[in-house]
Amino acid sequence: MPYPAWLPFLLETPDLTHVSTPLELAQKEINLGLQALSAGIKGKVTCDPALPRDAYRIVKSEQTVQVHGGSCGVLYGTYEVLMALREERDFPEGLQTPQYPDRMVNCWDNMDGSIERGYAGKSLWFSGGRLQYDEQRILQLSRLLASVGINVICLNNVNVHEPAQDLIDLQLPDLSKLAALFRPFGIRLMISIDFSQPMRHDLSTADPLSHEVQAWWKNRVDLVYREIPDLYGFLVKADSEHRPGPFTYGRTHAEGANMLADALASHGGKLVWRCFVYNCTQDWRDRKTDRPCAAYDTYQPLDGQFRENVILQVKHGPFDFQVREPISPLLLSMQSTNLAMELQLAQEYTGQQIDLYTMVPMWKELFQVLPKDRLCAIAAVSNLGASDCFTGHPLALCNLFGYGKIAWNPSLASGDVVRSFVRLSYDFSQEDRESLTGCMLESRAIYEKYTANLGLCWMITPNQHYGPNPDGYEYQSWGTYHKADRNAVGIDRTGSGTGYTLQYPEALRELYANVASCPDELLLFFHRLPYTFVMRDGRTLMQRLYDDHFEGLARAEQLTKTLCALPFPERDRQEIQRRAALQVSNAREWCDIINTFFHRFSGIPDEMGRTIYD
Ligand code: GCV
Repeated sequence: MPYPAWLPFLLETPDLTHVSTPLELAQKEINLGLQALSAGIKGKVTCDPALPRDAYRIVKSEQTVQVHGGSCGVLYGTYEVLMALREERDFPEGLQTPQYPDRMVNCWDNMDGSIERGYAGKSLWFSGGRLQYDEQRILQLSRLLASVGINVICLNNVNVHEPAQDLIDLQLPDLSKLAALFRPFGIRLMISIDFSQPMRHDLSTADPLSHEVQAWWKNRVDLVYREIPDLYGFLVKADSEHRPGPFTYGRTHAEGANMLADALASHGGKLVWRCFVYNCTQDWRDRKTDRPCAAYDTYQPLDGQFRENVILQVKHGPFDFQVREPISPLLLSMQSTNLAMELQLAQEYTGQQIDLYTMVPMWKELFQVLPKDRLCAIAAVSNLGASDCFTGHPLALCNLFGYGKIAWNPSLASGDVVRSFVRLSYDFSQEDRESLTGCMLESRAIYEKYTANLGLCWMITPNQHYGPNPDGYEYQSWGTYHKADRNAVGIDRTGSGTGYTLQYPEALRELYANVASCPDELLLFFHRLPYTFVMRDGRTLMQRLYDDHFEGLARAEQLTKTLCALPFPERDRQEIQRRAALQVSNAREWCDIINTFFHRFSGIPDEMGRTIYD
């Protein structure tokens, strides 16, 4: 039984025999969809080669709805027609074009079928060391991705372990077959590669300035493009968390990335280079090194040195997808380099698709400070897997849906995106729809309150990254410290501290560096403050830590009650209820452990006299 996700009216996967282009697919989809919706109108799709690739225009007359679009726009316009009809809203007027031309999903799938930071079951396409998949599932997934405009999928983990290194050596014909399945949906494949790959082929070095290495990559790329002429390109994690990279040879990351970009250039391929570079073997006693400074320090001096087909992919915050981080200053400072912002749909630090956590409101905060034309692409670490609904928690699908919507148009309001998801996915009364939308919209704020609030990060269980462990990362080598002691907590990251705020443009630098203007949610990210510090609302820091945790737990309990009372279809109900119960016990552990942790240090009682376990 196919899982319909937010396209329940398109239960059937269209017969794709002889379908090889988005136009042919769009023509099938519009007829199928209008029929399924009993819309009583005819559909017509025409491709206008003069239009930009992804653009479309919808024109409605009495009896017909017409989609005119570019080569992929025809498909995006078609899904928009169907979703608008289903949502009973108007069609968008005028020419529709996406904000970002490349809207990518990065899958961290390993070839043994496991998924790094995957919370939705096994890989949908790897098993037992090779490509192996159910075609119907791939088609369902492609349809979901295309319906929200996602157009690039990176298949394998950025940590390229054996045997994934064989993907572009031994598995090309199989990759080519998979590429053909995604192609009519306008989705192009990308592959993560290992920087030291030539050394598995009898070369003694992977130095990017070696002619032999350059020739090896050129030859390899030519072979790959012979099989998959529309491959999007390569994704690279280099000199990061023990992965090989140009630093081994005393080369810069511009030299490393450009060498690969040159090999890809004649095929129109892109080289996506991740900027997740920091010292992961830091001594916790070292108070000078501050991990959030690392990406800017490494890449900002290289601005303008990258080839045209290189895209630097930067995580949205300076750490690693914590519940709250300020925007990465690198994203604001590179003026002459192509940039992609990396989001994470996989809920690694945000509840692992057990706790409800809807991300759209969090992303909207980033777009408020990011200049509109700053990015040429956007990427998100996938939350997909082979679970029935693709994301383990059926409501985690909203993060995939919302990502596509926001990647197309970052100006959309969070409420509108989530409301659309709910409306499309469930046949609820208006009251129930609003109640579910409300739960989803407040889920991030609730999670933040019962876990690490006020900009505290890394209080999570090491490695596993679920559940509380406030000192778990405190004496480790990952550069992830809060430095709580009996008087104070947090790190001074201003000019008189680690200097991290100096990486921001002036307005943000001032905002964050000044305790009086720094938003409460980021206070302990930027400042070290005593527990007796009086916050804007008159409460002490210690009291706010207690209050937020109690409030977070109470709201999580209420949220799960509301969720469990909603009339979800049987296919989703059990999973949602099971996860809701786990969320409440997780919230209780967080609340009690964090409150106890700070109480033991500070000795300050809760003004409200609530139970704090000692
Ligand atoms: C793919 C974090 C995660 C790792 C991940 C890494 C990255 O460190 O815990 O699992 O590795 O980020 O983004 O490369």
